[in-house]
Amino acid sequence: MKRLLALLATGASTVGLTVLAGPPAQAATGCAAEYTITNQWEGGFQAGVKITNLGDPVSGWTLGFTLPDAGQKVVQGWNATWSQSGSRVTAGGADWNRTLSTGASTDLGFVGSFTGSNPAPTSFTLNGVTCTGSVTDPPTDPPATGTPTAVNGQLHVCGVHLCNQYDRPVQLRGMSTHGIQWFGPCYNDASLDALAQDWKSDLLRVAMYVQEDGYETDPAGFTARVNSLVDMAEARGMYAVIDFHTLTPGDPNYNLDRAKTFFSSVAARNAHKKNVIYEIANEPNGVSWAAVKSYAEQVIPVIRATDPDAVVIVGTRGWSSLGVSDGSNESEVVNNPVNATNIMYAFHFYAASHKDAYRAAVSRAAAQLPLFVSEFGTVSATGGGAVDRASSVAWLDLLDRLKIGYGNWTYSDADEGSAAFRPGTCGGTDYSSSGVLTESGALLKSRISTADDFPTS
Ligand code: IDC
Repeated sequence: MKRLLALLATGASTVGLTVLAGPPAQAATGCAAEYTITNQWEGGFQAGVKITNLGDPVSGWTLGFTLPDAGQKVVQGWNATWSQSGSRVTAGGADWNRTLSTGASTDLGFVGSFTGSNPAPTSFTLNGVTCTGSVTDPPTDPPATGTPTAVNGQLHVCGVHLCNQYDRPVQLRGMSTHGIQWFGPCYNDASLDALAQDWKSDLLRVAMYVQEDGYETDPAGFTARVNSLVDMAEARGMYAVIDFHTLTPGDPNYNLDRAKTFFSSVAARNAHKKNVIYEIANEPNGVSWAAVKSYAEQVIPVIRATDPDAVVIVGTRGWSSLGVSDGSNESEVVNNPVNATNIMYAFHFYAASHKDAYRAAVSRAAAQLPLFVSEFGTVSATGGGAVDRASSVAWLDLLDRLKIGYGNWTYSDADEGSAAFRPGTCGGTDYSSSGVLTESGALLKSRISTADDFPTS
């Protein structure tokens, strides 16, 4: 890992600052820019830029830097609006990170391409003020040994199972966020540390609603938030399921264009990570399997174009019940599967609502289809009501026996029985003790935190 640290703090210049607190004539300016190549491959790379405002507060900024080699290009960036003119790159702050108080930092990044060499950028500026400094090579971050992603590496589908880098079946056990448009504060460094270390969760499912004040209202902002949660999961050795959380309307084709835009962006940006699984439609409902299949066959190629080896989860009819909630069953999928490889089919259940008939369908289907329980609740299908402990335990035992991975709804403090935390507790620092866990949270933590038995040969 190469890192370039550029620092400048001065007390006089006002050049180029768009908005300053305090008297403009005397405003202090200064910036640090820390550049990190996080990944590099034949002809391409991914880089992060951390900018720190060392001057007076700004409520708008533009970062500039120069790519020294003529072949270096920014392909796609995030957390800012990126452009390139010749060798000069600029990135303008997004709505949600454009304000930087004194000492505040923000992280940006981009995927780039290069033809010759790939030297670090030079001439960093923030609002036109140069950030100059020394080039340093700090120690490489230690690999997170023993974590789910370190042990299992890039996943793939083998037969009806999810398999790890040793081509052996694995069961991933973890938690789903609630809608990130509502429960953003629940997903922070402390809560994700707890999820990885105390809960020993293998995955974080990132539920990005499309409607209900979700993605459709701010595509760039939600894409950036998803990417940032992918990074936070990656840093802790967890897999991240990127859930395009369609719910109402139930026909995923309503969101086909949005799905293509979203997945082409997140797939390009995350292609070189090993921890990403794509879930292309949460719960199709009121729609035929043929329509869902048609949607999947248009969205999957968009992902494969830039991220050819990632596992994709396809939602199924009847709120991802393999059609059972619509009076059908798994045979409609078995007889007419999605024309793609390396895919799994979603099965969702809510333990107080969905019992023996649904378990029977999963038991049958598991012999023929790769299944992933990307969402389930211990309560009723409303997301509320009491925990049905007997049914939840029967389900979890079945999934363990069949080695089917799962994500529980929800790692949040929503005021409903399915939430793992008591209302209002996400604002604290405790995400693990009985003081904050609900009955559902305590049950799931006890199930998820038992030792994994990931094969290593
Ligand atoms: C529920 C939430 C609830 C929210 C509602 C509508 O728990 O707070 O008001 O969505 O957005 C699903 C869906 C999931 C539902 C959940 C519980 O995937 O979005 O969350 N559920 O109803 N399928 C079956 C149940």
